Amino acid sequence: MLTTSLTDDQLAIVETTLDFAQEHLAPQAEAWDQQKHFPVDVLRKGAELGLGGVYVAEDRGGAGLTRSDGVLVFEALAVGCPAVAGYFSIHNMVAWMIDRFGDDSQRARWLPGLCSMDTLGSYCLTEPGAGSDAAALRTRAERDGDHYVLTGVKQFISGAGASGVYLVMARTGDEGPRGITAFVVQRDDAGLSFGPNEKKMGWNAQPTCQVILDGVRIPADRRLGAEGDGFRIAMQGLNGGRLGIAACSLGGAQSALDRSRGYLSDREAFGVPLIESSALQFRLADMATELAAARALVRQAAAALDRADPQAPQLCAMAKRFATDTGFAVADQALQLHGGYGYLSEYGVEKIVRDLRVHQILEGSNEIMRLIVARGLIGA
Ligand code: FAD
Ligand code: 2MC
Repeated sequence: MLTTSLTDDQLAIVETTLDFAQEHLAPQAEAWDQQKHFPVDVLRKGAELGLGGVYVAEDRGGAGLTRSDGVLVFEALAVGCPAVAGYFSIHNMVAWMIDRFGDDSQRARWLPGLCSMDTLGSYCLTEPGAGSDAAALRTRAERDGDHYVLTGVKQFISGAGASGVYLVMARTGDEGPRGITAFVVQRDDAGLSFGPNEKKMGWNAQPTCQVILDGVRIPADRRLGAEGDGFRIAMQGLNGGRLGIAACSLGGAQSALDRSRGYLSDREAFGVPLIESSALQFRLADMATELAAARALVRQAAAALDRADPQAPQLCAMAKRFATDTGFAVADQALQLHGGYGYLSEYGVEKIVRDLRVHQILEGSNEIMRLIVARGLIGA
């Protein structure tokens, strides 16, 4: 993990988070993947270090970190396990949205539990018929006096079933993005249920399920922001979320690269350690260079988000596209450098490849990241 140009505080953040990842995530990552175990107790241990409210203001119980700090946190966590790091990132997107768009009473209600991770958070935008075209969502929220009644199905929801808080984007108005409103639904709300845990290629250390809203009646004070603001709120959450996922790709790929270096030093062929092959050394050099380029782009986008640069959404999309493509390619090459052993789960690299693959799809597919960048370029 490159630590050049970091402040002393940031170096301390990296060291603490990396220690946590190496002590509490890495040793179990393989078993959690195989057993499809969501390690909620370990998440709560992480919350003791501030990992439950990374971007939540300090006076509201969070760590009060910037996006520039946050990408260091998620990269370090992913060195231990990209799937668990990915969930930490999603939970923090939800906590940030409540802190940023909630009123004082909503913050007081949900942030303490989210920061301690006694309550986990899920982000519910995608539907069976609305993924990339998120503004086409059809879940409805009908106003009924002092309440709203929510009906619809959310698809692929990370943490579903385990989470206590569901940030649900639902339609209160006309078609399109301006008819969407954000709500907080709680697990014990009548009418809320979950589909079975999806069988997946990776990200097995966290559940992915449908969230089914069947006439869920919630008080109007569960609405986050004004009616019609939900899509903009959802998109602002995703700007930071995309950086979190990008950083998770960096951490996973860095771990795969480090494993390859160690493996090539130990493995002999043709009478010499493989690391002495300059062809393989050059491969490692390219992998390290590409990761460094991706890391630079992620940190540049994080700094843009911190200073509310109007181009931040495009920069976040560029960083997410480039870092997740690069991270996957680096991890895949690391697998190749392990020969047949790379294909065995015992060596841990094939799990990283499987975990990083989905980063090219979720939080906006990399085609959608190109669409966002292209719209910025042509002024659409
Ligand atoms: P589609 O939108 O149907 O796209 C299919 C293909 O067409 C993709 O390759 C896409 O890139 C491409 N495509 C679509 N439109 C265009 C276009 N205009 N131009 C070019 N190409 C295009 N969602 C949540 O809300 N919350 C979660 O917690 C969550 N967690 C997830 C966890 C996992 C493991 C997975 C797999 C998904 C998760 N998602 C979550 C959903 C994820 O965000 C969507 O899968 C993703 O946005 C893509 O939507 P889709 O699957 O409907 O694909
Ligand atoms: N940041 C801030 N505002 C944004 C924004 C962004 N990144 N993207 C859009 N907006 C605003 C935009 O400015 C506009 O505001 P206004 O109403 O003031 O004009 C409004 O949102 C509507 O935007 P568009 O007109 O661009 O909406 P459109 O329907 O054309 O689509 C698109 C936008 C394709 C970028 C969006 O649908 C998208 O991001 N799709 C991908 C969906 C996605 O990322 N899903 C992830 C689910 S979560 C997940 O996978 C997890 C693992 C948690």
